[in-house]
Amino acid sequence: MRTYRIAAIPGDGIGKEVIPAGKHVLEALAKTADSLTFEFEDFDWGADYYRQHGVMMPADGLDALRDKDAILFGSAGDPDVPDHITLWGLRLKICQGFDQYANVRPTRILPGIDAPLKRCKPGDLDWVIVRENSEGEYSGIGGRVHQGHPIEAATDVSILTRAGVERIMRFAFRLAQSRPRKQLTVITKSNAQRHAMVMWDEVALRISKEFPDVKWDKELVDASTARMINRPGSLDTIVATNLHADILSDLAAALAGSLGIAPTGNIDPERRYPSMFEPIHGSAFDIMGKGLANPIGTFWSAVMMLEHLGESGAAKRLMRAIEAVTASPKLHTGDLGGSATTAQVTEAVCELIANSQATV
Ligand code: NAD
Ligand code: K
Ligand code: MN
Repeated sequence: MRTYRIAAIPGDGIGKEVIPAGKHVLEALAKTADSLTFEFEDFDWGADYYRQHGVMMPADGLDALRDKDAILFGSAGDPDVPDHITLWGLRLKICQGFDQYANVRPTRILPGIDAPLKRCKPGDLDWVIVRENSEGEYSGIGGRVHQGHPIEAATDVSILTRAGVERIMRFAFRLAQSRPRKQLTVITKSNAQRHAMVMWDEVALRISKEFPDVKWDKELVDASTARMINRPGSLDTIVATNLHADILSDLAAALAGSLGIAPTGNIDPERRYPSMFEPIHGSAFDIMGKGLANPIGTFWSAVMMLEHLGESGAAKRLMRAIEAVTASPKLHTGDLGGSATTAQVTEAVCELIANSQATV
């Protein structure tokens, strides 16, 4: 019997709708595989918790998560609480507290999805974006002086460390090496950012020598947005800094059909701490509380979680069920141009799982 202890943190907005849906499909998987079970523990951290306690999560919150096998996360963000409080008080606290330095964002056009790129069908676009998740532009270092006055000045300091760049480059080269095309694009901006990004480029070149079988190239971040649209098939694995990858991966998600589908894992590759899996979307204020959120981003994140846990059979079964659902337009939610609800999509995935052959 393999029992996994999973922390579920729905957070805010549609996180409260998609995380219960994610737990539902994981329970359905466990029901059809005799040796697999999940023990979920729910944490009510987020903006409501903040309104009651003045913090997004308790000071010793990380201790409650430390011995979990993985974390399933929804979204942090509330219409009435400033974004920098919700983000830094919860999601970044966990990512940085558990040194989840590799943020992995696969993008593919799933069957049945009408992606906006002309001539781009399922199979033509298959990327994994690796986002540096512990430093860079989101170091948290900076400040404001003379606040509100005409002479006010403010900084957000972007810091890259050689050790931090080495570990993310090594992670990205290794991931690229594990994929069929063995190809990595290193995103840079060393023409304008002439200190940290020049070091970034140097480290990429040095680490590349450890992976002679990986074909790699370098691309300026601005040019790479055009390349994603004009020559999507020329990209495979991509590595970028925290901010650059944040932006590129939302673009990637939209090119693959919708932000509502895209998954991510905040990974501690050394497995000292639990890794955290979440849809890349946020709280979606415009649709929250209506039961209209697309839960596929969460389901695909659960697939990544299962792969991370070594449950590749269960991961494949869930991914097949997801693809069967996207292939059916009547099961598309509003973001995909359909009118299905979160509950209908979840029910359909659970049914497909129940009818699928357990391989574990
Ligand atoms: P968002 O992802 O919440 O929404 C952007 C657009 O995409 C909206 O129109 C929304 O309806 C749509 N959308 C997103 N997910 C969807 C889904 N699953 N199904 C259907 N439609 C979906 O981004 P935003 O509007 O920039 O941010 C809203 C709040 O979420 C902010 O407070 C922001 O800080 C926060 N946020 C949190 C995270 C996170 O927790 N990781 C990520 C992004 C944004
Ligand atoms: K999220
Ligand atoms: Mn983002």
